Amino acid sequence: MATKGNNLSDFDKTKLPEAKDFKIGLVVAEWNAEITENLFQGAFDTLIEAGVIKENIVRWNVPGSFELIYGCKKMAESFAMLDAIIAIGNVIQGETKHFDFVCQGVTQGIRQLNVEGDIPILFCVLTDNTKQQSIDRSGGKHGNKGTESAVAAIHMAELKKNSK
Ligand code: DLZ
Repeated sequence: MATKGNNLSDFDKTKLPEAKDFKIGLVVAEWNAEITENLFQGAFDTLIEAGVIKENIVRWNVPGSFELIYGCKKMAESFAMLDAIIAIGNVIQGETKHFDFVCQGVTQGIRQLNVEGDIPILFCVLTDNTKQQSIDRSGGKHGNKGTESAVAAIHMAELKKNSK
């Protein structure tokens, strides 16, 4: 069953900038892969639906969300022509403080890359208390945050294009 936020038709297409010339990177964490693959698919399908050419989409995998920082940094250095990069991950609360450290680390790391770098990096990292919450937000009853991130990436790519 289609749920709100799972595809581009749920957003106002008339407000989306022309995306056919945009080059978009996706860095995907393999930890909690069943969630991050759905986030990736939501983002990828939305980019294609918005007009981004398949050959202009590059994907890299990293082991866990903490590695998204280095992955995004290296992707930005390797492909300076990219208009936006989407960092995709999923951190689920466990019994230790690891959750807090990974969440804090990846949030601050991606923030720093945005401050210092020239390519906007979108934060598509689900940080949930339970796996069900993550399922609900990666193509379930609360939509797909991958889709939302792709829409945001197109807006940021347009902003980058129109700025110095
Ligand atoms: C170690 C770890 C744990 C416990 N939980 C998650 C998680 O829920 N989501 C995630 O993306 N990664 C997790 N990791 C792995 C870390 O992100 C990282 O890969 C390792 O600490 C190695 O640097």
